[in-house]
Amino acid sequence: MSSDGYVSGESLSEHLGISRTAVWKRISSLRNQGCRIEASTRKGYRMISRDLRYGVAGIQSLLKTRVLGRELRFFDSIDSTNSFLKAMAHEGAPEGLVAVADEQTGGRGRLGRNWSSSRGMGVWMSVLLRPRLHPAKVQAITPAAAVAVCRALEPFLDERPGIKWPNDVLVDGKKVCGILTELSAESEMVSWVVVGMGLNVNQAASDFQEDIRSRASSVSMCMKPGLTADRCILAAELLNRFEQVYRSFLESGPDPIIKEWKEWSVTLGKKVALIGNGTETMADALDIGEDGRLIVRLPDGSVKGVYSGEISLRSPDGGS
Ligand code: BT5
Repeated sequence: MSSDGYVSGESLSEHLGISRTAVWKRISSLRNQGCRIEASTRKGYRMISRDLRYGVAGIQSLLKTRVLGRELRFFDSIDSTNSFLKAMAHEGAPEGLVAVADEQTGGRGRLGRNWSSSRGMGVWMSVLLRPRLHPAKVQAITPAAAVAVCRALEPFLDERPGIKWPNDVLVDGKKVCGILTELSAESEMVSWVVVGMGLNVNQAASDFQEDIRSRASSVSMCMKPGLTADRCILAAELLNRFEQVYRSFLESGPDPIIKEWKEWSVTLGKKVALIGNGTETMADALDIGEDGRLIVRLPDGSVKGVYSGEISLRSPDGGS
């Protein structure tokens, strides 16, 4: 194998004792089962992701949920699973509908930012919820999703994941997962919430664009030795954990989630830079409110709460 991971067709053919045509047929068959293998005429083949059967059946066979993902739409390629579910929500789709894509061509982050969602590289997934709650009460859903992501990832990783307010899941200071929550509400009642999760799984550092390379990581880059990253398992685990946390939120309110969120937090107790309206202010991150606000102490000693829609946050060690 060459240092960039390519193996020539010729050496595969020699090694397996089969013809070059038979090698090509096996590669095609693996691709049909969901394996991502790159082919280059000069260099040969390179395995990008080995998780077979990434699709509806593969994910659903691992679900322990009652509602989430019981109806699941899988796309080879789509602009954004969040946009798709928002459209479905308008058409009256039920709670629990999940959309998963192997690639997003217009993956979205918060505040109009992009989310890089290359083919074969991650779990790009959105969940439709219809909590019968006042709009002010659903703010805890993003923290709930972040807690679910941490619970789901912890058993696979060699480092404990952490939550950077409001919605980033980091491992070793680098972003592994981002969450985008969008909702629509009448005056007194939420009509739908779409929670999008973008989990980096198969990337090596060199697969990330240069502008995010130093700040991004993937599950396979921080996996416990001996384990392999499988997107079916990870997608199902995200849904299994998210349903647990979501149910607890509906039954017991936001307090237990906020308490657990604080245990995973890597923001509280740190100095942070609040960025908004073209200014940057250093502050001490003190606490998080049950509505998801970050409570900070400003240089003049005053204490206030900030919403994620108002500001971006930079930790002294970087990050968006
Ligand atoms: C987020 O936004 O972190 C929310 C990401 C949500 C993505 C999911 S995927 C399924 C669903 N469908 C969608 O269209 N979206 C959701 P934010 O906090 O604004 O972070 C965006 C910033 O993270 C970008 O400006 C980059 O700096 C960085 N970034 C982009 N792609 C990344 C990646 N794959 N890994 C790590 N960082 C990334």
